[in-house]
Amino acid sequence: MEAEPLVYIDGEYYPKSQAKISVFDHGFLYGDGVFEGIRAYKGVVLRLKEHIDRLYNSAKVLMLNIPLTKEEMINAVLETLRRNKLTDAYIRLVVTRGVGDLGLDPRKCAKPTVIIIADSIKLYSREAKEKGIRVLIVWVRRNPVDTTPHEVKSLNYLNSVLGKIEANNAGYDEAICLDKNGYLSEGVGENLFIVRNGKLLTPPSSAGLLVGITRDIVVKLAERIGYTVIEQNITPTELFTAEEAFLTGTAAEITPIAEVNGRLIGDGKPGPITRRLMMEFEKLLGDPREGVPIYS
Ligand code: PXG
Repeated sequence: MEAEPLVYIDGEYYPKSQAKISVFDHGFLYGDGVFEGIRAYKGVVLRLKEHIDRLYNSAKVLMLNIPLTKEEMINAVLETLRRNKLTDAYIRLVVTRGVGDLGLDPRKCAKPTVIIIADSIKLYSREAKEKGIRVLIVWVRRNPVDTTPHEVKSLNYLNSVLGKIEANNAGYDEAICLDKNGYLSEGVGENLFIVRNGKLLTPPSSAGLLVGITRDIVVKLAERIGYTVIEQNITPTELFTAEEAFLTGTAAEITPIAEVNGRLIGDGKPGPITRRLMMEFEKLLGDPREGVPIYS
């Protein structure tokens, strides 16, 4: 029998079937907590430090004191991968407010819960990634800055879940959400890029999106190759008539978009700039300069 994956909870490792937290945990009761989705490729955890920085920033906004230093957290992530003998993995790091009572007052929670899961993730089929996915611009908007902050990677993902349900029901692969002004924001767990006149455009943070780490990798890659990248508000019409479009994210990596609300993007096949970026992205994976080696 194959050994069960081991899950880190508050410094201990539990087999997957025993990895449980209290129903009084405010992460469960109120979505009060933060998380990161991180990937390891060929023995290197891609941009681990950046993910940890974002986690601690998210926690700071929620006034959630993570009971580990960043260095201890990095070591806990690496140790979880080692205990599971993994070189390629999806790492889900979750920090909740911890166990409290049935009132939402966070002061009732004595200690945050820290969970590290190392598993795998696959958003779209290989075929969908090769041919490009079909996306639907959905009715649910991204949060404006004065609501649940979109810069915080919190456990509140209902917005995204609603968007995903809408896309699923309509037979599409993924949802794209607008911001409160009607400009494009992002996917439900992916950032958006389009190509117009040979230039890359991506919506700004003010469009209610999470500033993705993959987005940042792609911006730097594109600029290094010589493409111009501009952050600007993008309308649905500009997406419909784009030469190319793609999504970026830890789970999505770089995923070409073939169709938006029934309109083909370009000729409906992944375009040359998207394909070049996918190729260059692939080259970074497993490079120790691009992250933190698991075994060293
Ligand atoms: N926007 C949102 C709302 C996200 O949740 C991204 C953009 C892309 O960010 P990164 O830093 O990953 O490039 C995300 C990331 C999941 C899953 O379980 C979700 C994300 C990442 C990994 C896994 O669906 N969201």
